[in-house]
Amino acid sequence: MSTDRPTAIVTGASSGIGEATARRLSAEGFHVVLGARRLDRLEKIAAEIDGTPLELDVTDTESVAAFCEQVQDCRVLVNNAGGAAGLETVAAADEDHWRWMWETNVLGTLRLTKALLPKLVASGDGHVVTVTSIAAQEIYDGGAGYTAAKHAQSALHRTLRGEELGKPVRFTEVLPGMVETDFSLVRFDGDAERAANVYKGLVPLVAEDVADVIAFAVTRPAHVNLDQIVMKPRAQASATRAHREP
Ligand code: 8X3
Repeated sequence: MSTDRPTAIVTGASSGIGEATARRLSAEGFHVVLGARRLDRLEKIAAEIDGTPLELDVTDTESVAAFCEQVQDCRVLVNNAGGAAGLETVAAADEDHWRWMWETNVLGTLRLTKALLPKLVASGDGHVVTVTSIAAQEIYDGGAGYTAAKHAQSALHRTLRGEELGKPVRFTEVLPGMVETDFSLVRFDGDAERAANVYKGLVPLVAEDVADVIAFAVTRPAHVNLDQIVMKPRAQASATRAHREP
């Protein structure tokens, strides 16, 4: 996997924001290493962008170790893998949903970042981009499992900004609101009608909008750190307030 291009690693790269980011960073001149569980999808995308597909389950310590061993260098890490499961109230909380959200969003980000920090620093201009959510700043009914995980993921990411201060590594948190990907389909366990209702009557962000912002952040000069970028559709004011056309 030796190449002259700087390496960008994108987790959750088989679809949605991860796929769009992989494509965009490749267009910006990066050699992109795409990680996700669905290797067949990764292989197809990687072939199109001259990237490297590697199987990765961020919830599995051994999978993360095997993934990171195959990566020789790393200039950019995009912690994108994650997601929501369910929309139950706390009174009706599903512990398996909570565990999955904690494992993917929080511990997944921890595992990848911890393993790759030495390589990021060694690159001389490392950059960790973590895709959290407006759910890292807000709470809403039924969302506690997800908002708690996203708050924790954000806290982990922002802590690194101080702990690594003085080293050549930047930290950018991107906090999207509504982005139409398979996020809601996964959250509602494949219920397409329920997922479609989330974006009904408004123009949501698309994965490419988020990829655009990530590309902007990582292509600034090395002394410029964009700490937090909150982005929402124009029609969305908060996690609980959106304007919908009938
Ligand atoms: C997705 C945004 O509002 O559904 O991360 O939590 S929200």
